Amino acid sequence: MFAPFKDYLETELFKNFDLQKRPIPEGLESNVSERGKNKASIQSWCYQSPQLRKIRYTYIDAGETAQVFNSVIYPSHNYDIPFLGIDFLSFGKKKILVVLDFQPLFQDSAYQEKYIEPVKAVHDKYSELAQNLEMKFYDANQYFSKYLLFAKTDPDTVINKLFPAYKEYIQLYWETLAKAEPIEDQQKIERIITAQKDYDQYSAERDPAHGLFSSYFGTEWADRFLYEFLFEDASPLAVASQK
Ligand code: BLA
Repeated sequence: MFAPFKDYLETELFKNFDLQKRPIPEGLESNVSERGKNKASIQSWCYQSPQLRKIRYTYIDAGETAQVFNSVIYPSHNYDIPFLGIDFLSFGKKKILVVLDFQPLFQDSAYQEKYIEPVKAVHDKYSELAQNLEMKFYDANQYFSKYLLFAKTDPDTVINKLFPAYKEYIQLYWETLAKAEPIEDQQKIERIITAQKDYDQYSAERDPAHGLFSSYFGTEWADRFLYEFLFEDASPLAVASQK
């Protein structure tokens, strides 16, 4: 379902950046589940470039039951541009949920003006993918922008609307990065480091995918995948202490 989205991102990354493989901890790069009737596989890729310190994407293929493409691009700590966040999910072909956003590091108005307002034009072109759905797991005012695409949709719309929207968001993201001035002030860099780390902590604690990973691959693997790969700058202590 989302294979063309993964291929597009991959081609774009290799075309535009000097990529180096970024290691994925042992055992987390891929997994296959034979639990239940349906075979489920998960595979992840991770790269870095001088401007992008972590580029990760994951594909879950459980045939008809589930297809997921998830990605986060983390800029290097001397850039304050948003994360590019991608979460496309299809369950049984009937329930399709797509989320695509320039995820802001900060919510102040100067930041919004500089990095989020430029997304408005693309966002407004694809208004049927901006459905203002209520968030149950996350707080829409933290790490999400007002120009996110967030929709419950169908396979036709995925091909005909989401794919062009996705290409435009990615192109705009590359342009934003190309225009961004590297930050030299150490205090400002510290503030970015903290904000990126807080994003990992926030995301790890709320990630609605934990149940999905656990059901396919077990809780232990799911915990490791979240805290050692997806959101490796989050501290798992809070979770461990609940056990
Ligand atoms: C929702 N994301 C979800 C759900 C799952 C995942 C299972 C719940 C779907 C449902 O309502 O049944 C899946 N999340 C994943 C997977 C990974 C993950 C597979 O992190 C990792 C491989 N989520 C992101 C990113 C964004 C994001 C980068 O990981 C930003 C674009 C958004 N996912 C997002 C939002 C929801 C969601 C906004 C709805 C959550 C809510 O209602 O609060």
